[in-house]
Amino acid sequence: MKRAVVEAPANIALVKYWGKRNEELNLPLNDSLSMTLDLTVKTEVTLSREFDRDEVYVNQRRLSDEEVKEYAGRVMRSIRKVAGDQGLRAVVRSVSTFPESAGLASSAAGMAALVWACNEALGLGLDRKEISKLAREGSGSACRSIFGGFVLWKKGTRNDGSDSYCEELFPPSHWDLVDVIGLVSDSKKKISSREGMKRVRTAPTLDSRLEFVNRTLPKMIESIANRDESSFYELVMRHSNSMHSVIMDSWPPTWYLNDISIKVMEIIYAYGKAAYTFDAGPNPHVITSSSRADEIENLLRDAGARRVIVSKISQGPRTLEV
Ligand code: 2P0
Repeated sequence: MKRAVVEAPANIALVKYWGKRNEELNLPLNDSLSMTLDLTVKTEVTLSREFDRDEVYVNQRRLSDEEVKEYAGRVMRSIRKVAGDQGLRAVVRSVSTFPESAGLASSAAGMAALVWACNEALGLGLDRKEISKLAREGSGSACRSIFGGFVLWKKGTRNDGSDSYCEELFPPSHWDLVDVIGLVSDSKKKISSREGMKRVRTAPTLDSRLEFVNRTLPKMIESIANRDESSFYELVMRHSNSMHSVIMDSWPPTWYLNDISIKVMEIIYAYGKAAYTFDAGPNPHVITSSSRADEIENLLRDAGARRVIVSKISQGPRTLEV
């Protein structure tokens, strides 16, 4: 019996992943860039040839066999292949410190933790680059949670995914930014990212978004390198708008923002020294310098947020027990 307990972080995309060139391997249409957060998932993995099936508990709830297959099937297949042991089965217990599936990338943290824990428990000795490829197969955005600070996920061009992985561009200490997250809804997202990313293929404006991402990603990296607040905030907001535009342009009709989200967009743009960004949900993430976190928290509460979470930029996964 092999066991490991690890903690892995969520991340917030500043340049968004939305659309796949390969659905099996989660190969994206474009490069993306994120900040690693200090919102974590703690996961215990036990592996043995004695277990008769993979079992997964998320926040004490046991997933059905269908859900296990959907959530962990692909990753466990890859782990068994790397470990050279087709008989291995896993019991996975995962606890998150923030609401599930409300656009807070809890699936990314969970998947990053699962892969990191398997690597540790089985002593596979994979480096972060290889771990990020395995995490990507489980859930695209999870590959960015394998690194800390500012992380680039290179889309790659090969069909087998061997060049689609992440790297750390700048460490957490590079810039004293925070993500001030307003919880405006705890409800499960209505359209999964997987489904939304299929639908985006129907958006007539998708090509112009991809051109925008390719043209502005180097500027985003430069603005981070120079800690250039005004250029950085503008680019972060425009990248959020760009993703939500192609989402609105998808068919059947798809959207994730609500009226509070739209109000926050106005308020934060007017505030000036911060940027809003939204994932596949209505909760605003406001990126700003740590000295302005309290002011932003008040603005979000005034706009209707029921709870506010402030996250610093954090490190990648940590091993707690092997
Ligand atoms: C991102 N999102 O870049 C984008 C922005 C949400 C909005 O990646 O199908 O759970 O497992 O690869 O990674 C959420 O989608 O999708 C996501 P799959 P994933 O963070």
